[in-house]
Amino acid sequence: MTGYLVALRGGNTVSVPVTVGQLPQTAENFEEADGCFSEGDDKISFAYETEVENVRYGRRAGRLAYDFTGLPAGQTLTLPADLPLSGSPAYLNLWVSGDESGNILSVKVEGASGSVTDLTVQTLDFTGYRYAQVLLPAGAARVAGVSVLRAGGGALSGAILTDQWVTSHHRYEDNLPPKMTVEKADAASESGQILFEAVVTDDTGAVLRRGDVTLRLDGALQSFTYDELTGRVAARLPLEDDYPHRVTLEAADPAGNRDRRSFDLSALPEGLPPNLRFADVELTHWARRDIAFLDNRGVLTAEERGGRFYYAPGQALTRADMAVYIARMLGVELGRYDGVTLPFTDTDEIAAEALREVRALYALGVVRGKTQDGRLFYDPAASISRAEFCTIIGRTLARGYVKMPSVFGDKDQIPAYAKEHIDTLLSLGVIAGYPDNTVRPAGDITRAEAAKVLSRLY
Ligand SMILES: [Ca+2]
Repeated sequence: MTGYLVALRGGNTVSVPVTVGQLPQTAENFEEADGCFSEGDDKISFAYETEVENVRYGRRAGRLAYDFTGLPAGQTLTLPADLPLSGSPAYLNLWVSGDESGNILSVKVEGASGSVTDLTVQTLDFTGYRYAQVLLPAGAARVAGVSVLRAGGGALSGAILTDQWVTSHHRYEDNLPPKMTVEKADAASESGQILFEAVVTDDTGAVLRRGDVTLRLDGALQSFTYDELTGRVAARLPLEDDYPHRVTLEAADPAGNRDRRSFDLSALPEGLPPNLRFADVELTHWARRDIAFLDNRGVLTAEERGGRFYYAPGQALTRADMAVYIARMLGVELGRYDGVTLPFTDTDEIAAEALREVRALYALGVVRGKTQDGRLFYDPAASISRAEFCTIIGRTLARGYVKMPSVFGDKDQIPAYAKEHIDTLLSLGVIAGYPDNTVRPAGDITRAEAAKVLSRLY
C-alpha cells in the first residue's frame, strides 16, 4: 500500500509519502537486451524468443535449450545467471513453457552468506505456459543459475521457454490488469494543447514503475509527469491542427498484465467532419474520422485520377496494401530488411510499392503467407478475411493484455488461430463487431473497416 501520512499542527499541514508492506517486483521480464543469463554453450544455452505466440508477457521471453547427448543419466546441466533478488523476497514466481521431456527444471539461488541452494521449479512433463512459485531460503540474494536435471526416462534434449520472473514476500498470483482512470482528456483549442490527467494503480496496490507507464499521442511517446506514490499522470500535449488525434495511456503491472485506454481528440467542434483529400469518402461516412486520421499520418494508399484522389472505402483491402498500411503504422525502418529473402512462390508478383513492406513484416514474423498445394504464397492482390487481419495485427501487439471472451453471435465461426487475437482486440476496443452482434470472421475486410481498426491501434 502507498499513500500519505498527513500531520496537522497550528494550521500547517505536512504530507509525508509512505509505503506500507513489501510489494511484488519484476525481477526479469526478458524485455531488455542486457539480461541476467549467460549465452551458455552447446550443452545448455540461452536465447531471446520473439515469436509472439511463444511470449507470455511483453514482446520477448527467454528460451533455454539443452542437450544431454554423450552424458550419463542423472546429469545436471547448469546455465550461469546473475539476477539480484532485492529485499530478501520469500518467493520467486515465474512462467515456464514445458517441453514434455520429463526432465526437472531448477534454479540455483545464492543466500546472503554466499551458499547456493538448488530449488526445484517444475518437472517438465507438460507443454504450454504454466505459473510456478518457488519458496526461497531466508536471505536469498541472487539467482546464480538455471539447471536441467535429466530424470530417469527423461528426453535427451529439449527446449523450454520462460517469462516474467517476479519476486514477492507472500504467495502471489496476479491475473488482473492495472486500473486506469482518466480524469481529463480535453482539447483546449485556444491554447493549442490537450490537457491530460489520469490515475494508474495496480489492483494489488503495487506501485507501477514509471517505466511501465507510457503516454502516446498519435503513436509517438510523450513526456509526462508521474507520481510513483499515487500513480498520477499529467501531461500537456500539443494540438496544433484541425486533424483528428489519438491519445493512448498504457500501463503494465509487475506480473506483466497490461491495459490501455485510448481517446480520440480534435480541435474541431463536435460533429464537424475533418478535411479529407479523397473525393469518394462522403462527409457523413462512418469511417471518415479514421480515414482522415490515418491519411494525415501518411499510412493510406489511394488512387489518383484526373487530379483527384480516391480511397475506394467499400473495396476489399488487398494483402499488398495491408502490408503497406501495417508497416507504415508501425513506423518500420524498411532499409533494415532490404537483405531479407522472401520464401513466397509468387514474390515476383508483389508490386515494388509493397515489396519492402512485405519483406519487413515477414522478417518481423507479422505476415507469414499462406500455403496452397504445398507451396507458400503471399497472394498480394487477394483480399483478406477479418479473422486473418485480426491475427496479423494481433501479432504486432505486446502480450499480457486482458482478453475479453467473444460474445459475438457467430463466435463459433472464428478460426482457432484467430480466437485469442480477436478476444484481445475486442477487450482493447480496437474491434467492436457489427450492430447485429456478429464479427463475420470469414468476410473480406474493406478499406474503410481496416482504417477504423488501424486508427484504434494508435
Ligand atoms: Ca517478457
